[in-house]
Amino acid sequence: MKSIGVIVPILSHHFKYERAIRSILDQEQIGRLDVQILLIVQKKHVDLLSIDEFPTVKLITVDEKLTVYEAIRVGAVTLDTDYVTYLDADDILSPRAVFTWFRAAQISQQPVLVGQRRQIYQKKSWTQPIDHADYFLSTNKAFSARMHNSIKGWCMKTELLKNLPHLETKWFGEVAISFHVSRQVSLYSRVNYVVYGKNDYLSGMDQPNLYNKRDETTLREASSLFNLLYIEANDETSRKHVSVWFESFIANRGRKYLILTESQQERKDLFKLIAKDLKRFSLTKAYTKVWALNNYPLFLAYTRGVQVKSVVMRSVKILAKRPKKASLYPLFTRLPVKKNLVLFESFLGRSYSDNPKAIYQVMINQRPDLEPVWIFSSPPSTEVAEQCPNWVLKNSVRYFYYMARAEYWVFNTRQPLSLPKPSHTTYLQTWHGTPLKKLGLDMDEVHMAGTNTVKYKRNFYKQSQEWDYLISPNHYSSAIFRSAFGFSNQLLEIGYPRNDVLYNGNTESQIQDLKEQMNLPKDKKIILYAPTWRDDEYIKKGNYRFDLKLELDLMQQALGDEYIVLLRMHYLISENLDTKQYEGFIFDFSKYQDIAELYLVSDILITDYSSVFFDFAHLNRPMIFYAYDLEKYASTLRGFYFNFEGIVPGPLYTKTEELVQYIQNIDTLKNNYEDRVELFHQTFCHLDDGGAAQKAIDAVFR
Ligand code: C2G
Repeated sequence: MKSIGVIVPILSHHFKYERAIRSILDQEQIGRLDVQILLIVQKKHVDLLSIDEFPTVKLITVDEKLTVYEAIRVGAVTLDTDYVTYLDADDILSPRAVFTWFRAAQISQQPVLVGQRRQIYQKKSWTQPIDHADYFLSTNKAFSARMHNSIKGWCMKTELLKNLPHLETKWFGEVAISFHVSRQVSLYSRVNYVVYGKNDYLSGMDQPNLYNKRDETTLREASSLFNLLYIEANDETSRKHVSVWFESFIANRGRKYLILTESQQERKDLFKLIAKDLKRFSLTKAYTKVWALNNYPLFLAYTRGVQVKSVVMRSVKILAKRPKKASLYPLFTRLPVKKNLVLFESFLGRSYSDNPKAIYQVMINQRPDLEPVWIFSSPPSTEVAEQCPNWVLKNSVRYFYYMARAEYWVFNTRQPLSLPKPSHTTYLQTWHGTPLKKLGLDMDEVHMAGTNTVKYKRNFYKQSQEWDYLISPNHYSSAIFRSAFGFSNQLLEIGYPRNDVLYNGNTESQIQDLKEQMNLPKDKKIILYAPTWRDDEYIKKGNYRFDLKLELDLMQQALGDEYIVLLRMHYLISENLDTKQYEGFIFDFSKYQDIAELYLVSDILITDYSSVFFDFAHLNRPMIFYAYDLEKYASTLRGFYFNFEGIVPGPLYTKTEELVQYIQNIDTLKNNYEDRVELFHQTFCHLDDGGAAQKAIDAVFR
């Protein structure tokens, strides 16, 4: 490789393109490398940009509204560099991107070099070490569909883009480019290095891009581009390429648009429109019907040419495998509704806690007409049974009977897929936390045990469609819940019932009583460590491990005189921690019913990416974020809705010594976070005042 051209299309005058340009001009070793920058702008926007600031940047203007596809097509014809890459005007290149591509080209001699991309706010990770071993060649073109959706991070021989056909596509330009490029080459070089920084989620919100925009036009665009490329593809691999993309688009994005359409009729019309575009499959009415019924497995089966008969047979087999007790459920649902029966379940029946408990406690005092029954996954302790005298064991015959006949369900996690809600039941889903980690349909990839991305989203969507009411703890969560759950029923933006106790139970005497019940020493201050779970650290489905990364010896030595530590693992962690040697300093409260009471007795919270910090914040007590695996968690495992480092109301540490030092000086150091705490409160804690359970009851129970 001798030279690289970077094509930067400016699609509208809003973009702060200067940052993108600077990221190219500031490339490491830029003086030794031949790099040309080409800005492509629509004529009417030119005057709004101050291009003069960048004298070495080449500019071309076009008359019509610019699309990514057109910009790359025109850019590749204009540039005389031997490789080209493309940079969105609101993204950046990582500091060593160009150097990396040069080296990768030198080593691999391949025409397409595919680097990795990250969210911009994770730029710390860009200083990876780099050596020859970091480049490797893929031996075929079998990329995942995800790779094909985007060419961000790709550096390609310019000649591959010289003969791009003119294409009427507003969105999905990158798909079309990757399609054309991959048809001309047999190998790619995959570069194990982050070269591309994508703009983060929140800033994308006020400039809705394709994926934030969910309307019929986008869907139609996708299906007609699919059609176009499919017809053009004259070999199996290319057809597969474009089909894989389209299928994954429908699975990941398309369904989201569809579920936001108002009525069944509207949805049907939309399906018909799209089905018309998909002529090639000689789609019959039945096909349209499958879509309209929202039957995703059948839809996939059809597009893949599987015989309907075999799909039906498969369903029969699955049905036959169902446990016997569960098969009573459909029969029970035919019985009439049991008026006033309210079923409560928290965290899959594992505890008496959270929003369902808070609602239950207000309800039993106020509504003697309602008959509450709790669902527990194992028989409750005597204390819990005293508070919840009516309970059923999950998966018992009585459980299926109550599930089928209840007038109300009040749950904080999803109900089993095999138990669809009866039509006579009103379902209040309370959910269990303000989202930081991406959720449900918003997740890019799912790494949990016993599922995969498509299956997870499909099931999630099916389940969330049954929720009649959904509680939202704050305005921020409302927008995310609508998108992540595809939820279009009634959202109750009322704050969290589970936080009522943080307002009504936060007095010195109540706290002392709690400490007594918990057998905690009263002469020590309390640190609560409550981390979340890791999707990829599982034992089996629903059971996870936890690798405790706190150096307890060090903590005991430095803090033991003044503090004790409560360890609280997430309810999905089934491993028991061995803390015997720290008796009197470490207390394991992982099995304790309700974390809200642990918040009340604690002076300091240490957590990570768990939603616990949104709740603890109501107490105005200091928090520390022990985020030793932030990069992996945020980029590979989950992805976040906002810039974690920039927003959390406390320091971020990766080593126990740092935590200890901070805690030793906490009275003064916590003042550094006052501004952040205030902003955090305004954004996430603005609704709670101790009366959320009441509001939920008034809204749901007639
Ligand atoms: N929790 C707990 N102990 C922990 C962690 C969590 O009791 N060590 C409880 C808290 O009530 C917390 C809830 O479980 O709010 C959800 O836990 P998260 O760690 O946030 O993780 P997850 O279950 O994946 O839910 O919208 C929220 C998301 O769904 C996250």
